[in-house]
Amino acid sequence: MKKGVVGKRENIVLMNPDGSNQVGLTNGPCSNFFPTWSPDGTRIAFTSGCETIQAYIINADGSNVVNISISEDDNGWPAWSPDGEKIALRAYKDGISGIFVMDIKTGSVANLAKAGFDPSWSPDGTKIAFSRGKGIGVINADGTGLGWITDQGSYPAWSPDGKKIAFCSEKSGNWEIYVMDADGSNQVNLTNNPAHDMDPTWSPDGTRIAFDSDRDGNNEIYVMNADGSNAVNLTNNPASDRDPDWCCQLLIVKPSDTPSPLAKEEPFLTEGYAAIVVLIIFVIVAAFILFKKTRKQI
Ligand SMILES: [Ca+2]
Ligand SMILES: [Ca+2]
Repeated sequence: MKKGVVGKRENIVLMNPDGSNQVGLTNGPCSNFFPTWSPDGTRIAFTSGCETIQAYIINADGSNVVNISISEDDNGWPAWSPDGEKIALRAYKDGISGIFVMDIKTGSVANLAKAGFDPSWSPDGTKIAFSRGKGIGVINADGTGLGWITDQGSYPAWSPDGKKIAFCSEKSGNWEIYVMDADGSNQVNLTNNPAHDMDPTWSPDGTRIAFDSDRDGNNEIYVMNADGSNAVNLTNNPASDRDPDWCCQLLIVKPSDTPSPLAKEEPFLTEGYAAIVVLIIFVIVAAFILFKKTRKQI
């Protein structure tokens, strides 16, 4: 991750899984990207680039931004553990540019892998998949047992049942979304489209996958069935929309006429938003050129 991403303004947007009710979560002078939900849906971790690249946690209502960076620069791709207690991220620390795991409460940090980026936890919290070059590795959460499950993929996303991993690969000649068994076998191309199809994230029930693609002329967020059928454009706007992350366990169940404390306190969100408990979060940018540049720099 180079500083070339810094200075191009990106922001994190929340929306319903059908693309409605898009609301900006961040609106600062820096670029904010790589959003990831906490498992309980109360917070979002993300990366922000100004002079340096820092990692933050923000409440889902936009309040209480906390810097969780573990190195002076280059803190990227935060990923929440399923128990909500730890965050894995790529950072440069103690001479190592790799995957680290931070305990959120204590702040203790452990190096997990000496290279790699874009970690994804298995749903049981025992393993972490991550990208390294054009391959995907899996390592136990205690740092043991590193193995490589494919040498032609990146950006892994573990399915909610733990049996599958969705990922991106350029092995067909253009970027496609694939799914494979968690051991790397049975790889299936889900998109089969000449456009750039990237950044898969699973729906909480595992039946659908959201991703981004430029198949309609500029980058949009799409959702498809987990078998690749019925891809639907959710965003339909001229900006570059990318990096969706789909929340999460059902968090709030209350009568729709019950006032929400989130709606009362949050200046960015509407009353209608507070009743929505399953959301997609994604990054929206002003230019598709940035998307391509950022990819080259990873
Ligand atoms: Ca494609
Ligand atoms: Ca768009």
